[in-house]
Amino acid sequence: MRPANEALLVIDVQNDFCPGGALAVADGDAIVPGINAAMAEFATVILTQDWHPADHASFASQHPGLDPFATTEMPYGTQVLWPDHCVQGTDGAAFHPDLDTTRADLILRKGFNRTIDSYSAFFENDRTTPTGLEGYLRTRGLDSLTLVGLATDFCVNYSAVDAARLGFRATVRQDLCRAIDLDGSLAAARTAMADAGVTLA
Ligand code: VGL
Ligand code: ZN
Repeated sequence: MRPANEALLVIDVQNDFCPGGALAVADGDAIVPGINAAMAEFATVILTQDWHPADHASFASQHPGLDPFATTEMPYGTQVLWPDHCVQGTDGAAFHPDLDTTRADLILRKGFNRTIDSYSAFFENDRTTPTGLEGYLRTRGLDSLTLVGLATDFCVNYSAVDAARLGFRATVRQDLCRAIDLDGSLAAARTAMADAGVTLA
């Protein structure tokens, strides 16, 4: 067991990001057994769950004339438009059935504000609206995070970069992540994480 200041942060291991899902990440389900095994090393396990209203502004369906994976300008910056995914209460938003959720101390939902997407577990995509995770970690004395999950280049990347910026020690287990890889986004994410001081393991 690792020291008590360390937590495992499992990002968005949900049906819609796995093969057959609405925003499937290639091989997204292949990491589930390894994540379950990693949980045994950590006294604290935290899961995040992408959790959007059906009319979420990040959905291409809300932007007539624009297709999934196009980008548009939002008040907070450029936003990729996604297929409808992880709609609150749907099977697609549920955790992968093989993910062991029993060890989770906290399940943090994000992306529930209709007008702002939230890739990061710490801040929404305006980079300022907090999710509350920082306070949760600090008040519990958790200052070192190991991140795993989906997708490497979006939610894992944004969460890891924010963690490092906030002063947490952040390590990404790349073997326990899978990427969407849109137009070189995986390479860009690796650079962003390394530049922020994230350890890529
Ligand atoms: C994610 C795109 C949209 C992710 C979530 O979990 O990486 N990506 N919503
Ligand atoms: Zn989403």
